[in-house]
Amino acid sequence: MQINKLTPSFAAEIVGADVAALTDADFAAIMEAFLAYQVIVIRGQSLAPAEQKDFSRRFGELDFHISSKNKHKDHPELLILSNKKINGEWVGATAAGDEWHTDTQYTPVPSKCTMLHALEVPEEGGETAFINTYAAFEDLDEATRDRIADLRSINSWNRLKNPRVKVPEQHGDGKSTYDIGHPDVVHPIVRTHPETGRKALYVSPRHTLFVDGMDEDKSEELLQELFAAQQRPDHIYVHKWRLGDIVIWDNRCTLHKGMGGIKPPGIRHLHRTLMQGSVPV
Ligand SMILES: O=C(O)CCC(=O)C(=O)O
Repeated sequence: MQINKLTPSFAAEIVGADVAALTDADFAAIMEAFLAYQVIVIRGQSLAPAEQKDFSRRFGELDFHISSKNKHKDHPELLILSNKKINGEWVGATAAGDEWHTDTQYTPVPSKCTMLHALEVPEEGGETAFINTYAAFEDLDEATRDRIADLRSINSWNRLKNPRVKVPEQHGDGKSTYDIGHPDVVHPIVRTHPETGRKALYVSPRHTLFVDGMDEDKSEELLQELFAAQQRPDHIYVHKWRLGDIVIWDNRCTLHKGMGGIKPPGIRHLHRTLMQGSVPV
């Protein structure tokens, strides 16, 4: 197994692994890379849904996706991300993560990590981009770090409450998918990673609505400043999918988004699992 860094600050690819037949020592090396690099890309795998679930469980118990839509019919813990249509029906979520976000930030106990496995990939487009939110925090000036140290934010599943984002076309007016009464949650803006002890900037344009207790305009001004700090080009890795890739990212210290732009007739078909995390502190 070989580990190659993909950017100077984070993300690494692992080649020469067979995740369906890993020794404990191999898994320990993968786990170490996951904690060190935040996003890991394991090349050349071909996992059936049950095998993906088994591998996912080595990282933690599986989480279910909030929406009842786009789940694998025999394996509801697997979400399907796909631009494929069969008999005129979408077979998966077409634009699930089209805005910068970290997964399940809208729940009291957000997911630890997410795994995507590429079963079909387009020639052009469909990349997934990642932000290193440790670096985003560490690169803030000291005054800003002090200012946000004890602030908290309100985070929501409901796109209809967030003027920064649109409802994907697949979900019509969005009411049945997003306006489902899921309660908003409060989380610290600076989060300490429970395993590495490092601090990360834990806000996202998709889920973070407001800074708790702050006037609306001031809140948006501060959030825009923090989003810009996150989106600095040197904090970003853009993943071009290859067939058989497994990408696992740490939701506690990264943001991500799907870049879209798949050039027809390209098909992108991915299986997604989520692993349970802990209450952000
Ligand atoms: O489709 C993508 O590239 C991103 C998917 C995503 O945001 C997610 O799985 O949480």
